[in-house]
Amino acid sequence: MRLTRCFLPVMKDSPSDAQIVSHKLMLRAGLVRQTAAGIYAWLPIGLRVLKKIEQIVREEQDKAGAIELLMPTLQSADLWRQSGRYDAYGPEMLRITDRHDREMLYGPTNEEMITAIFAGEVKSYRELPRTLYHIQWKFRDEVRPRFGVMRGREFLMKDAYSFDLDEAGARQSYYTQMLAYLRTFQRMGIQAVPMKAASGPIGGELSHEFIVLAPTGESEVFYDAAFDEFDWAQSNLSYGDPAGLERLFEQVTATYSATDETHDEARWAEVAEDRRRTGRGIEVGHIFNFGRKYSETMGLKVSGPDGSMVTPEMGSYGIGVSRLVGAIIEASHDEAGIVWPEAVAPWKVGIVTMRGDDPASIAAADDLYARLIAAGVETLYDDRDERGGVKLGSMDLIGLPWQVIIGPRGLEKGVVELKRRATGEREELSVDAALAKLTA
Ligand code: P5A
Repeated sequence: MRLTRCFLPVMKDSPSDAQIVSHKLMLRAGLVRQTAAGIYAWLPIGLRVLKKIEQIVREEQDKAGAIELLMPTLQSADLWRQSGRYDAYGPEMLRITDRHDREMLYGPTNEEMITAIFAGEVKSYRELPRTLYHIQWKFRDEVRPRFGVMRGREFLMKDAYSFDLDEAGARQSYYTQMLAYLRTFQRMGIQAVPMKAASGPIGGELSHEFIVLAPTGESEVFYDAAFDEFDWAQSNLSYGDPAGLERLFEQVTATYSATDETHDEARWAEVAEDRRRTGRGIEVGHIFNFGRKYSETMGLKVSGPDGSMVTPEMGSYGIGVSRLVGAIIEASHDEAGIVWPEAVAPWKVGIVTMRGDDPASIAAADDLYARLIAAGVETLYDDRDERGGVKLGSMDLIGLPWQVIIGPRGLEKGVVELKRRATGEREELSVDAALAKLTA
């Protein structure tokens, strides 16, 4: 993408209406713009990141055997009356009336809808277990929307729902999603620690939150350093191995981690002092096992192996896809701007010409840009006629993993400069060598 053809409104000064660093940086780097309280438009660069995150979530859900569908944002109030949550949900639910005076709502979550859809189609235990998910916008009329996309009113969520014949099966589905979450966040280049949680309005006994550490997080967290060392991606654990999944769950629950809500001083004291980690955290995911709460109230029944009717066991599993954009920035930035982990970066490489009026620099940059694009490397080319310093500042702010800086002095020696955003390391090398490194 050539910057002169993109829509990338970069702001020099910090906006006064943003309190936390990720919100400031998302506004300054042109990721989002607020259109109403807690509601945001995603500008091109923000949308690229959102889509990357969404795609990682999707791929990891697919690997874990979950199946994607898409349910609507608008729901009928009657669905929610069946579960009893229409009145219970309170003022957080945005209620709408259509032209025929039918009561509708903008979905804050989809337990009722998926259960109704499933109940309409699935009649036999042979069609279980199943985990279905979608990635769809939600609306919660939060009292105090704040911190930008971190606590919006409209936000993008991945929500999955599992249906099992019995409790043992439901626990397996829960463990499967737990592992999928650990792998999902690790792939995004962030550390998200699972913590035992209260289940709130979703219901159920068994529930975990996944917390990313950041100083601006809403809850205080305590955990064993072992969580910093686990490698979930490499573990030879497979989703088809029930005993292995159970061991994973036991390992996770035996390793101390808690938010201020569930913190237990006695168990904390058992963690070796040099292994105790504390801080603040942002909830990026939350999983629930709530048994038959919705299947019972919504009339979901299947015929069991012995012919009797069985009410399936369910769970639901959420990831805050749009919140993750803010959470990743909270966890990965410096004074100059965002430092994107490569897996979610809007582009991998940024090209900057130090002198936008130097024909040799422009020719070299055009050539490198064309070759990177031909090699399939996502590249943003700052071809504006601006001072080099301004362009370098924008590039640092936007936070692409690699920068190629091209100037007349280097070109005389036959070199360009390659800078790694995360470390600030720079090296001079030929255009061919830079290209080889970026396409490796
Ligand atoms: C699980 C999936 C649920 O709604 N039902 C379907 C369950 N869980 S949850 O914890 O309430 O939400 C799941 C994740 O969504 C993100 N989230 C938000 N993101 C931005 N702004 C908000 N106002 C907001 N509320 C929830 C969180 O990441 C949460 O873990």
